[in-house]
Amino acid sequence: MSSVLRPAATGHEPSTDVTYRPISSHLAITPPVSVVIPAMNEAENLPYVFKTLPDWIHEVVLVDGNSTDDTVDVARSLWPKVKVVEQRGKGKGDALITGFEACSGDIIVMVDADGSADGNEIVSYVSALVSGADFAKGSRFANGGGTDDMTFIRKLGNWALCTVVNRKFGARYTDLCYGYNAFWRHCLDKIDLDCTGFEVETLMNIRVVKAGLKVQEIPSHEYLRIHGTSNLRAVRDGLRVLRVILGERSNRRALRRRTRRSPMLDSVRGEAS
Ligand SMILES: Nc1nc2c(ncn2[C@@H]2O[C@H](COP(=O)(O)OP(=O)(O)OP(=O)(O)O)[C@@H](O)[C@H]2O)c(=O)[nH]1
Ligand SMILES: [Mg+2]
Repeated sequence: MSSVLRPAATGHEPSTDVTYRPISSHLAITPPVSVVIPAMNEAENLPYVFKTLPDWIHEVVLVDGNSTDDTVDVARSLWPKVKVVEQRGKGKGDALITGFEACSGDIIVMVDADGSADGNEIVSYVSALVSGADFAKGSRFANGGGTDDMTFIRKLGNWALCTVVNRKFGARYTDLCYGYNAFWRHCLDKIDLDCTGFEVETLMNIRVVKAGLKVQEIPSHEYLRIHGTSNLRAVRDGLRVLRVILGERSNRRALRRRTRRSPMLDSVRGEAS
């Protein structure tokens, strides 16, 4: 199969000339998928992460946060074609932005390197995107999702911040601060990311809804980090997330006022494209 094929639902031209690939019995073919993995001292966890990545993905981009362990060597030994990028600044947000720039696939999937994300779920994210979503947003609290990794306090904080985002921006999210998401690369032009830390996922979730993109939640299970300790500090990073939410202007009313032409009416009148 060649890249002359177009994603039927989105109408976007493929941005690369890499080939579409057959996947499984329920997803026949997919555009090239890039997996971005931000990693800072995750050498011990990478074997678990890479083991679950499907072999049909187009590329893996590992963004190294100046690791002092063998993160880069281990990644290269596990996935010889891995594209390693050194991040310029500091923080997970900075790492992801650097990684997105290095991707050549039409679909980009974000996967943490601590062993908490199961690569076998990638097919669900890609299926949603191929079926018409712009942004496939992982959720630990949608039916079928779950978490082994969150304390009660973190769940409460995430719920409170998610409620504020839903009210302010007119979203209907069940989860907010979760790192497992996927999207068509064209989304990046509409969300113009500018942040450095763990607030990156919140900023993405807000900007996609503000841009009127089609967001679909994907139930996802977050496993316990396998080795090492979390880089997240609940209070410090929670406050950063809150600052992002308060700092973003809401265009909720304008989005609600925007009327959409009914494709059913158009087809009856013979005006469908
Ligand atoms: N390159 C890079 N990666 C980072 C940086 N900070 C965190 N990461 C990676 O981002 C991912 C998520 O970080 P974690 O420390 O697991 O934080 P978390 O998943 O939000 O929090 P927990 O639920 O406690 O694990 C991991 O793969 C980290 O290695 C950074 O500054 N640079
Ligand atoms: Mg983690």
